[in-house]
Amino acid sequence: MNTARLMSLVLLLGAGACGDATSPMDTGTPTSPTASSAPAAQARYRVTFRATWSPATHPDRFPSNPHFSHGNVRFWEAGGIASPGIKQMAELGATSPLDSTIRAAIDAGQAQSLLLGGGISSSPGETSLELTVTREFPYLTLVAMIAPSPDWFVGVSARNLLESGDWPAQIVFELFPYDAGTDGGNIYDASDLDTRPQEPITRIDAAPFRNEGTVLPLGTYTLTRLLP
Ligand SMILES: [Ca+2]
Repeated sequence: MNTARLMSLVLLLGAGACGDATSPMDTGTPTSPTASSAPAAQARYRVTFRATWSPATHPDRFPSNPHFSHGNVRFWEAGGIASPGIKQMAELGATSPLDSTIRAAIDAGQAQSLLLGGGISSSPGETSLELTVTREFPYLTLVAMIAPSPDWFVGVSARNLLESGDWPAQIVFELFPYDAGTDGGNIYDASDLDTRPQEPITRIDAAPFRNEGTVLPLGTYTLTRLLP
């Protein structure tokens, strides 16, 4: 049990805002002869999930078997109420029913794809996979359960990879802990204690993640663009 385990990561691409006005291709100056500013129709990235979570970064009662369990993604945001899928992901690392929600969104043309990442068998550690994003669906959502934990997770919510106007060569997201608001436990190995009614999803700024006045990230997602 002292072996540090790690996670699986799950990503959802392209959640999003149909006809989003921030897409540079939708706002180009009319009849401009210089079409070179439009981003490529799609871009391929390697996504590396690197976990740095360890007794060195978060020494307060660090669990003996730290890992991130696979969760799933679909629309979540700080301040919002966790969907049943986010609740199951954050509490149990379950991909269902979040995967059904995402597939329904894909069927409805609101999202592009769902990817389930592989596991990391030791923490700290890392895992990676490749994905293709398109101008039509440039939003990226990722989640991973922090385990063991009551209902804590890390993730990225609907980040527009085209917000700078073109596909970046590299993007790094620092991963801070969030509380799904569905379980009242306040230690890693707490017994189940359903929060009723649910509370909003909040970023955790307290024990056990706070150390010497600071909450360090638990890791990073790094997107590195691959050559076409
Ligand atoms: Ca909680």
